[in-house]
Amino acid sequence: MRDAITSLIKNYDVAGRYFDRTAIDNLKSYFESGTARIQAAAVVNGNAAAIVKQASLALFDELPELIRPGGNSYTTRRYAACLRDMDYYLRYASYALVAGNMDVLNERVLQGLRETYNSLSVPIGPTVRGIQIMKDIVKEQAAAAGIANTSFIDEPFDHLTRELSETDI
Ligand SMILES: CCC1=C(C)/C(=C/C2=NC(=C\c3[nH]c(/C=C4\NC(=O)[C@H](C)[C@H]4CC)c(C)c3CCC(=O)O)/C(CCC(=O)O)=C2C)NC1=O
Repeated sequence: MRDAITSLIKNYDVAGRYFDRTAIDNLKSYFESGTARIQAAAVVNGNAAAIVKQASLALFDELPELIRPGGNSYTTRRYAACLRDMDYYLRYASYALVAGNMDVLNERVLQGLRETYNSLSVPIGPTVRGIQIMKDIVKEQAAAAGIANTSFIDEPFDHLTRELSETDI
């Protein structure tokens, strides 16, 4: 599992090169955004249960067929599994925010996920929608907590969305 710094070091080490201007600029921007990243993680972990609940209610409001007979989140067991999955996405997104790198998502969340979802008929489109709703809620709460520029919060949620949506070749 890598973060912004270890991945940069790895790239330069492989090439046997000292950090150049680009590397230094990358490091600077990572450290400059550090406080905001930690604040955003604090917003998430202080409100995780409420964020998942609010996002799932919004999702089922938009797509009520998910919780009707025949829907993938129908029955308490599957409803709970859906909320648990949303909680996974939120928790791992908070790790990726702090790491400044998406490697943790690839390694711990995305590997084999689409295959699992396909085999259980878990619909990808609505899952992606749930992830995007959580992104919007986290950004709102981060802004309310005083984080001036919340655009960096998009990255892990958009990464999950992009990788989940990608079709097989
Ligand atoms: C930390 C990494 C990790 C992830 C991401 C993960 C996901 C994951 N979600 C699963 C199931 C599931 N996932 C969902 C999710 C949904 N259904 C919907 O209609 C909604 C669109 C959506 C919620 C937003 C549901 C309902 C199931 C149960 C499906 C079934 O058993 O029929 C399963 C199958 C095994 C199980 O039920 O536990 C896995 C492995 N597990 C992991 O260890």
